[in-house]
Amino acid sequence: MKTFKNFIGGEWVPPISGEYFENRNPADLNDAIGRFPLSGAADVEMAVASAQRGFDLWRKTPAPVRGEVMRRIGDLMTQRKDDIADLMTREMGKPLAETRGDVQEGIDTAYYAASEGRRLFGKTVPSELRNKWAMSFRRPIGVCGIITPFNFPMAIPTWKMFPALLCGNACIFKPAEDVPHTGAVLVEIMLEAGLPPEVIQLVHGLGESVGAAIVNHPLIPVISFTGSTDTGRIVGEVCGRMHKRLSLEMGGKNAMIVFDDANLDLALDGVLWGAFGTTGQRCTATSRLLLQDGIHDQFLTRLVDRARSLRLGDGRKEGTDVGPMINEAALEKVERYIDVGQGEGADLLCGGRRAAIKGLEAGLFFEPTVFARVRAGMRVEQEEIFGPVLSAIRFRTADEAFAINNDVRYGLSSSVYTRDVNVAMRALNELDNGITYINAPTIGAEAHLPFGGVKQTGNGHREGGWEVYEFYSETKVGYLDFSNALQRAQIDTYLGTPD
Ligand code: UN1
Repeated sequence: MKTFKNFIGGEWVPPISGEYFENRNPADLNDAIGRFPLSGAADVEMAVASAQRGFDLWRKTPAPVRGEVMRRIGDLMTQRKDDIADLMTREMGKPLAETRGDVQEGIDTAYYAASEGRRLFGKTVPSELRNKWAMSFRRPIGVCGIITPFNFPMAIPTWKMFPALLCGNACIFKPAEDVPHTGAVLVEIMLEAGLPPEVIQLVHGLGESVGAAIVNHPLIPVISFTGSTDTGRIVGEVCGRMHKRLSLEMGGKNAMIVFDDANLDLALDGVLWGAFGTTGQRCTATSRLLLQDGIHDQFLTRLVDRARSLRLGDGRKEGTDVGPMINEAALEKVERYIDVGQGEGADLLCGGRRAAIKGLEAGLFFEPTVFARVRAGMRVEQEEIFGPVLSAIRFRTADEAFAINNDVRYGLSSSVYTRDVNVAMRALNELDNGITYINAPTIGAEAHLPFGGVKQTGNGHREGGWEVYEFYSETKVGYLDFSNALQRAQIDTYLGTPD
């Protein structure tokens, strides 16, 4: 089995502990991918010292030059897209079409960052005083701690690191322990593209050791974390206490609302993709399906039919619709929620158990599951399950549907299927989510738009698009007074001051 290393101090090095963890293919646990470093606080300490040197060099590199490196990263990812997708599917399971999309999201993010190198706009505004200019511009902040989940092993690290780097920061990257191979390949590409070595540090390991060491380190002023709301709360407490800049991207309980007048074929395709794509392991997954009275029964019948015919299996095999769950703990969590739902009186229409796939007996498969007769307030309606479990709820009016959508602690995305433009516009206005899709499922965010949610999904920041560049830079304001006189703001500015 191949042994992988950390990238710290400009070289590939073993962990100080000398200990490793194994990474296995969730579609077939007999398939071992490699041993990865079980690092700790001492490795992070070395990474910080090196990243500070990297930061010193990189922040003085002109932004358009930094952008050139991003462009080359995008080019390399484009050339190797299929190979990268293959290794991603091997380590986290989702079908190749999805991992190719994941790589593409990284490529899009790279090219967006490349172009931002020639933008990074500041503002020049009139001063209230004569012969004085006022302007704002952006400065990098320092070493950024990047902690990422398993479900988008390429897209999410790039969403965070490319803008951070374009702004002139250095990064310490801890990929989820379920997807360390993708993390290693991404760092290799960044180095090959010409990123100065000490600007990026890769430290493998567990959240409670490496992640905690990064979050608690006083010389890492910026933390970006995507993961569970529970872990995010701990990260937030530490960062609040230490006055760190923090971007949190956490849970979701996203609803699709289908009205009687909707194109039902379209809504059916949408919900299957939204609920069971990535085996439901997306923070944007459709986990609640709100169906209006008039179409409720017929839509559910068709949905169950289609859900049962989804092909589970190895994501690297042609024709697979749904891959495995990421690990045993994730599977067990889903199983617990099946019991919870049944205990609450929901109707299990299909799925609800592990799936045995011929030839993949050692795979972590779970059948696409639909619960019906779910009522607002039930735990399966309120809590993030992060698996292929969809809860269907009946509603009568738009007001009722919007209230159900909003009555959860999360607020990432929502989706509305209707042909009524007034209802669609009302949904955009009234649904408490960071993203609302009209006639499209709850997933499908594009790299050049802000991504994030309200309430306990996040803490007000956005990834992607133009807004993330504000997170990774500090605004600096310059006042230039060329009047040759002491001009006092707010005092010498009244109208009619003689020259
Ligand atoms: C996530 O679910 O963690 O919109 C990120 C989407 C993807 C990104 C999802 N482009 O579903």
